[in-house]
Amino acid sequence: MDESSIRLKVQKELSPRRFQHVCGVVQMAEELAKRFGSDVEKARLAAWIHDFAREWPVERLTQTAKESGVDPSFFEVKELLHGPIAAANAPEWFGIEDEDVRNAVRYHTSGRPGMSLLEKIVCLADAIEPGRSYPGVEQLRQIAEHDLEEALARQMDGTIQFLIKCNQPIFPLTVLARNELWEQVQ
Ligand code: DGI
Ligand code: FE
Ligand code: FE
Ligand code: FE
Repeated sequence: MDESSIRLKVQKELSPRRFQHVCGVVQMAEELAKRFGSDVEKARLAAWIHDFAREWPVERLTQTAKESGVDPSFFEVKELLHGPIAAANAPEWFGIEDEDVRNAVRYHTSGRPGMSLLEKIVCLADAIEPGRSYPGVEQLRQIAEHDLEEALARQMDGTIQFLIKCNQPIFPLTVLARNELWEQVQ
């Protein structure tokens, strides 16, 4: 499937607001891929499909995740399921077989230890695309000008702090990813 067909399929699945976010992630992922020397085509593809299942009701998410063989650990936090579902079905839905692209989609919300360059780029692009506005995003964008790992480590710190404030569970892979990223910075 070519990129414009994928774009159209994604647009049909999402609200205008969410599609606007996805377009921002594509733009940001391309920018980061050029800056840090990753594959621009793969970054754009991962960004296009990363939130395909983001607006599905939770029953459809859990049902499809089961049918798609998504790793059971992801079921602990329902907000994480949309990435693994898109990754699992990417060959069938979009003709995307590439493992790095699919891992970037699979782990775009949680991160994981041992993230590839592409995985880091998609995860960070999701958080700092031009449409995002939350306290601290401007600082993250500035750090992302020169240090991918530091920007992503700080972004994950922000997510973890937010989850703690809201008494939400923290997915273990996020903690492991965050710890490893700070090691890569220092
Ligand atoms: O899909 P997006 O809204 O563009 O962004 P996302 O996929 O990064 O995040 C989806 C949601 O998941 C967001 O509201 C925060 C939440 N989230 C991320 N990491 C964790 C989490 N929720 C819990 N409970 N635990 C996590 O570790
Ligand atoms: Fe997402
Ligand atoms: Fe993210
Ligand atoms: Fe997103």
